[in-house]
Amino acid sequence: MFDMEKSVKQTEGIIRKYLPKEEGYQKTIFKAMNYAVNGGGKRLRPILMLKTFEGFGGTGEVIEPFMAAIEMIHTYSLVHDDLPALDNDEYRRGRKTTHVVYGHAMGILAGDALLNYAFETAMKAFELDDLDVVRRAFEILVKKPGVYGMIGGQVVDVEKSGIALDKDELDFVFRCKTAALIEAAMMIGAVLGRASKEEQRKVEQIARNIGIAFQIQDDILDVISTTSELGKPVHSDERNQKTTYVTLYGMERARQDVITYSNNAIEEIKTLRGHHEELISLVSLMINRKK
Ligand code: GRG
Repeated sequence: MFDMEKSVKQTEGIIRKYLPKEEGYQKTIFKAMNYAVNGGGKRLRPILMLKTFEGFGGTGEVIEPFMAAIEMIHTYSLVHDDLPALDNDEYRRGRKTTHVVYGHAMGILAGDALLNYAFETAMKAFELDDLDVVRRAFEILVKKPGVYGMIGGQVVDVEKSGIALDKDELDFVFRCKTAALIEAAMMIGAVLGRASKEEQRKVEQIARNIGIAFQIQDDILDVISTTSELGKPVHSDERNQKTTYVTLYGMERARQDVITYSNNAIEEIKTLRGHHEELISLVSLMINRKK
């Protein structure tokens, strides 16, 4: 049976191994990077990566640099998202945001540094497995967070702040800003676990559904949760005048669609070759997540 607490502990142990030492003239940047990454968080993306890898029968250390790298990229996106020029948030993961503790300039640099360090970290995997397989995984890690993925979605989200989005635009934002990184996590797990091309495409679609369900739930929690439960400010979408799944479709439909997208993903996971019971448990847990 899937044990979330145990998986988070295991994942944090792996991530910690790849974080930089806080030394040298530039040690402030290392402190800021480590502060941002060590600040808790659900570790969802590296856990999804690991469970997909294991589900296809993957073993060995090659997955570890990629697990650390995806969490670094995710953390960089949060550090930048919290900056005054973007959401201007002072709390994240239950404590002060990186730019509040280290200053605005260092907040920008820490985000940049985490993105670059993610690639430096993932490079270590080239010594651990077949070159072609690692190259394919690396390519996914490079592309999905980019302008055709996470950053692309964020551009529309930022540009349309205060302007109503239509359904297609909101779908684009969800697929790119949120689902792309979840797609990267699960596809890298699949590639390194030796999934076939067709299986990789299936995993991409499954991850997209999980990502969309995740973002709908994020929109719901922003309305119904509390700052202490989420560890970050609530009602930030309203404050930033954002179109969300809840404003566009209403709360009831939003709740129902979290279940529908998640169940679609679960039904598709059941058709994959391998043993994906833990992945299914994880997706089921995410349907009712409170933070
Ligand atoms: C380059 C200036 C600049 C900004 C880009 C892409 C980007 C920064 C920001 C997007 C970040 C964002 C808010 C994505 C939405 C996905 C989402 C709901 C993230 C929160 O993920 P959780 O809940 O966080 O997994 P934890 O803290 O648990 O890891």
